[in-house]
Amino acid sequence: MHPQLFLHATAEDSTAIEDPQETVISVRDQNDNRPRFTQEVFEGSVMEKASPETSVIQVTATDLDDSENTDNAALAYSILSQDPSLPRGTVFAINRDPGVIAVLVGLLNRETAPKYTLNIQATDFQGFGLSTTARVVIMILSEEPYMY
Ligand SMILES: [Ca+2]
Ligand SMILES: [Ca+2]
Repeated sequence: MHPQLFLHATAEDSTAIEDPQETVISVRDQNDNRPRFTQEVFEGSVMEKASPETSVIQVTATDLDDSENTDNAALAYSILSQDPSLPRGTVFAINRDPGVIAVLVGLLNRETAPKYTLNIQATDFQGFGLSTTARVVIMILSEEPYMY
């Protein structure tokens, strides 16, 4: 967890020979670490009757860059694609941060789509930097096994 540091030494006002030179050393983190998901494939499940905003699974990516003083490790999560695109192309939503995937619309139907595969992405620099992707497999569960 030790990010590589690049040192830039700057001598200010180097023409003023009589005065002592003030040397400013600034330590600046470079965005040289791509985010990494903690798993290649995340697996979750949700009841087909789940109402909108029901949480399904939380995905996590890490980034070794400086998260305190820069946005080099400030991750934004997004869904790139959903398969199948039934009954519409966006059935799930993901929080920009911290990566909680939730039901967007209550249109899940196990008979037509028992399983969804999402391609998700984590991008540093608040969504404008380096990216990485992972897959999320979501099983749609029926209530029937629990009914007597
Ligand atoms: Ca760095
Ligand atoms: Ca980074």
